[in-house]
Amino acid sequence: MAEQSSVKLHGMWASPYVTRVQLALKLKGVKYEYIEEDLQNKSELLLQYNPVHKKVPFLVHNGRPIAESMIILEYIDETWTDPPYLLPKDPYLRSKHRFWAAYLQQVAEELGKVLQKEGNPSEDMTNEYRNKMDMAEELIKAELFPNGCPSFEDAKPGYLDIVLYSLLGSFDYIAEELFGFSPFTEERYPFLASWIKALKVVPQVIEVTPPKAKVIELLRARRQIRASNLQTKA
Ligand SMILES: N[C@@H](CCC(=O)N[C@@H](CS)C(=O)NCC(=O)O)C(=O)O
Repeated sequence: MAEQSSVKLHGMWASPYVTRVQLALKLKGVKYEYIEEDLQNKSELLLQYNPVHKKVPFLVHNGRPIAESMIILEYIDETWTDPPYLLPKDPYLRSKHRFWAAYLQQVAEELGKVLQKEGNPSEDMTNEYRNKMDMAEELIKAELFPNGCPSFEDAKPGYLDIVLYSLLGSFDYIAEELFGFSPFTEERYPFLASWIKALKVVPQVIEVTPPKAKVIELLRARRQIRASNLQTKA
């Protein structure tokens, strides 16, 4: 078991990337200190420890920083080697989990960028997003869970569950509230939706999920700021 003496997570309460690291630490039973960063006024430590991206999360383990949430998840799994394991031990399966986590991340990021820039999405864009998610719905099920949706009654969530939840766990209500479209319906994605549903009741997941109303409030405020900045420029 690795030294637990100093584990600090720098984050921002509403960040899905931070949520995923918090969830991994809790699932692995690693004790850590949480430090909230002000992203409007970045601290010296943030700039020093994540000079390339200047973003949260970053983890500081015994004084050494690790940045980028997916890399932090792997670091946690490789450092605290007792079960539960975040990634499967079988290399082929592990590659599949990494592949689908990266794919979901990429699709969500593309959508996020368009939403931030343009607000309400065009029909073409929603169709493109939905087609990409159709691939995930069909192929993750076929490749990884041919016998049905994952269950967390006996097993703990792992890397792919964490990434999926951090991206889609709140996406439905956020997009609906802010942009008036449902990117992630149960009718179209029954497999992914029941997977998320199963994750939502895991105690560690409940513990790290930020309050829905507070997240909406923050995103609405940010959206207003962006809109008034655009008006000032025009
Ligand atoms: N690829 C990064 C993304 C992290 C990220 O985008 N963090 C946001 C908070 S949600 C941030 O720190 N933003 C500050 C900024 O862009 O200046 C990861 O996976 O850790």
